[in-house]
Amino acid sequence: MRHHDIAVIPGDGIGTEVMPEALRVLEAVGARHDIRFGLRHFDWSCETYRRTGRMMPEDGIDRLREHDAILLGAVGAPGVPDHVSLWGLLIPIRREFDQYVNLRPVRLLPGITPPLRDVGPGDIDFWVVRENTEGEYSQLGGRQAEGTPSEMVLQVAAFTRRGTDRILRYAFDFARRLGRSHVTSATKSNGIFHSMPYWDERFHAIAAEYPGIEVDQYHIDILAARFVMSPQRFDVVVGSNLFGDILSDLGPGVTGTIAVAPSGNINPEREHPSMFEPVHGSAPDIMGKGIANPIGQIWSAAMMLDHLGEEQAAADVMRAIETVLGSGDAPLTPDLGGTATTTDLGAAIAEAV
Ligand code: GGG
Repeated sequence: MRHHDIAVIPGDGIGTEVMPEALRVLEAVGARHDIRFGLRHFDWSCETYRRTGRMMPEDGIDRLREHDAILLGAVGAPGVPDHVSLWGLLIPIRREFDQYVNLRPVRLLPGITPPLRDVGPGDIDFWVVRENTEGEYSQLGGRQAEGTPSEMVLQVAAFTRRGTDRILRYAFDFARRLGRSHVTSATKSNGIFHSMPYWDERFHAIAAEYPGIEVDQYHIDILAARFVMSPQRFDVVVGSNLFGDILSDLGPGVTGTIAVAPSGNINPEREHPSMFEPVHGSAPDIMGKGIANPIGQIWSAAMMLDHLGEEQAAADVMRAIETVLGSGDAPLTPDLGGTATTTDLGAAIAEAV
């Protein structure tokens, strides 16, 4: 029997509702493949912040360090500023564990009707590779002359050579590993004077190392339009922290619902645990209603299994998701046009495993 120690952080809002469904599916697939999961639960959240003034304890990172992977739900709650909750939990984990790749698949799943006509399952199938530890997500800057007519805020984006080259190289290696022939770079070098021309320069330098791969680059504004008008044309799209974040919400939106979208915050060198979380947030508007779609969390668990070397188990979870959605009588949650609950859909997927 194989064993993996997993840190489980449901977090806030619907994170606490979708996480049990992912654990239910992990239990089912573990039983099938002789895998034992040592689950350790951490109740770190905005509620912890209200009680203690911190999103996680001071030794939080050290407590996570001893796990093989981290499964996270969602972060954010009304009453706690979003930059406080994100910089208190999600971002420190990404940075301390050097999870510099945020890998986000965009795939149209069977049984889901996309808002676009003439697109079916298999037509939209690409990956966003988002830089995850620097760029526009930065604490560099500050406020000046507060409360005066000259009040000014500076926000500095930092792009290092190491950080830029390694995410670009990851995107090309990943495309090669998948057998995909095309890497697209998101830029805005016509308006952003320093960082984006540098990004373009490094993109072309790294592309030269991969002669078999076709490349193109688009400014983020037209790239967003192309995601909507022709999502079929992409294989791997690489972007900075902010551009990758936006594109990886837009992509799943084009497939019909962001609620199914998963992500992996990956430390490719495996020196530290990687973290897996749905792309969606804590959705306070539907929390407590039991209607959140658990597929983003379950698919994130499948990405975690794949990362842990449990490829067959990961494939079985994906097959179960696709079988249930494609069955024609799936218990669909309201975001997919149904009336089923989070538990109905999670239980159906666990059963299909
Ligand atoms: N699933 C985790 C979560 O709550 N994400 C919401 C969010 O705002 N994430 C920002 C980011 O991915 O940088």
